[in-house]
Formats: sequence, structure tokens, C-alpha cells
Amino acid sequence: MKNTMLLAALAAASFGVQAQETTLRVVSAFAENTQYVKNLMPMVQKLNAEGKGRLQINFIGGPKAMPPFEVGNAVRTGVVDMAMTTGAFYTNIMPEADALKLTQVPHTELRRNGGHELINRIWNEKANMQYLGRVIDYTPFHLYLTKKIDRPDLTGLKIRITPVYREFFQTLGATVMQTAPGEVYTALERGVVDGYGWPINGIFDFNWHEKTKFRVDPGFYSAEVSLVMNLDKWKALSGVQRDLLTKHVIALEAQNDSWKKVNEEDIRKQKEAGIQVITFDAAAGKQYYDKAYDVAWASAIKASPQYGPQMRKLFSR
Ligand code: 173
Repeated sequence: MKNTMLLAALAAASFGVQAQETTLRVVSAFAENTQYVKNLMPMVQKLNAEGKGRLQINFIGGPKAMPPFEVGNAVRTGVVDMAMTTGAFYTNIMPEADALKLTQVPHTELRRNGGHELINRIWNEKANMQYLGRVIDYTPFHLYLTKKIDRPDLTGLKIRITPVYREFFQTLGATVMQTAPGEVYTALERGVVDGYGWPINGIFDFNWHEKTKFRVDPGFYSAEVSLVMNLDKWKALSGVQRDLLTKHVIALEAQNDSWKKVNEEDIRKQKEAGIQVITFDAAAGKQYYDKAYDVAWASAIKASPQYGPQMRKLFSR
């Protein structure tokens, strides 16, 4: 009798180990209604279907669940297991986070040239995070305005920023004000800002087109949104669980080409909404674009003499 119970207990314990299901609590720094989150959901469903009994993703929510600028720290400390966010939102953890905007090659290529490994070395060491993969690529940022400019000079203008645009817009003479995406509409409505930085896609998700009169071309940098995970949680996963997660992240990343189409569509919708495009002459346009990178790399290398140059080498074309 005693032996039977012991055997049963042992069997249950070993079965328990094999059949252990881990649920990852995931938050997004972007709102549930954005294209960014909508694009993530099919991957979550596919993973959950395949991962029954092994690995599940529990999507908790967006900025209503957690303010965007707190998401990075929540991943670092393990308050949540995983997040969809952007480096600009966790520069409070490490300055290197913001350098992901400076990639001129897609993340699929960074997986081949050592860039992905470099990112993970830094993210592991400085942020206690495993960088899983990039879910937005091929997407430039732009400056959007409510007032017209005829040369790349923002003197006298107040522009909403995140760390993405800070140095660049300041160099152009702007007064800057950092806000989360959720505060931009009100800031525009009240005239607190004369413009904002944002990717080429997504302004309709927030109804900013109602308050936007101009977009400045060319775009610059590469909007980065990624999946990051608490490093301890990552290490606690089994090989099978990691492989499953990695497989689904890489599959999603492989679809990043689809953003090109989204971007074309948004350009068309912006035109339809009456948003006028401001362009400079070719020389001034090139100067504007080059300045964006020069200023940002100078700042990144100053903030991270150790990793800045290595990132520049692997991220640049
Ligand atoms: O403008 C922002 O809020 C920002 O930094 C960002 C970064 C990546 C995607 C979208 C917005």
C-alpha cells in the first residue's frame, strides 16, 4: 500500500514535469486598437494552439494596463514576463535601447550578421532581458506639423517627442516635449504642441489626422517595435518551450515586409485626409536625413562608448 502510493506520487511528479505548462504574461506599450497589436494577435493565437500543455501567452493589455514608459522596467524586474515595446520607451534602463531605431538593415539580416547576438549580449547584460525579435521594420519616422515650414528649421516650434526624436529635433531648433502616444491628441487639440514625431503608419489609429496639416519628407530612421522577455523567465523555459516561442517570433518577423504595404496605404490615406507633404530641395532633404543619423549616432556613442560603435558597424548599410 505504502509502495503503491509512493509510486503513484512519483509518477504524478514526473508527469507534472513533462506536462508543465508555462503561461507568459505579456503587455504592450501600444494600445490594443493599434495595427501593431492587431498584427501580434494571430501569432499569439497560433502559439497558444500549438503550445497547449507546454506554453501559453496571456495578453494582458496595452497602456491601460501599464503606462508605456514603465513597460521596460516591468520586463526587467519580472513584473511581467514579456512585452511588445520599443527601445525609446526604456532608455531609463540603458541608453542602448534607443539605438534600435538606427538600423538600416532589416532584423532578418541582423540575425545573419551578428547584430542579433550583439543586441542580446547588451540586453542580457544591461536590461536583464532576452531580445526575442522585431515585429516592425521597413518603416521610417516622420515629423508631422500643424504649421508650415519651408526649410528644415524648427525654431519657435514646440514638438512632441520621445527619445527617438529628441536630439534631432532639438538640433533643428525645436522646443521639445515628451509624451506617451496616448497624450498626443489632446496636446494637438489644445495647441500645446505644433507637431509630433511618429512613424509613417499609425496616425489614424489615434485620430491624429484630424489635427495634422503637414508631413515632412523624407522620413528618417526605422521604427522599431520588438518583443522582449524577462531574462530569468527565458532561462527558466525548457528547450522545447524556447524553440516554440522562437519559431513563432521568427515567423512573425519574416512577415515584416507587409509593413511596406501598410505604409503605402497610410501615405494614401494621409493624402486623402488633406495632409500636405512638405519636401525640401534635394540638397536640403539629404542634409536633413544625414543630420538625423549623425546626431543620433553621436549621442548613442557618447552614451555607450562600449557598444555604440559596434552597433553602428552592424546596423548601418
Ligand atoms: O513616437 C513614439 O512614441 C515612438 O517613439 C515610437 C516608436 C516606435 C513605434 C512607434 C512610435
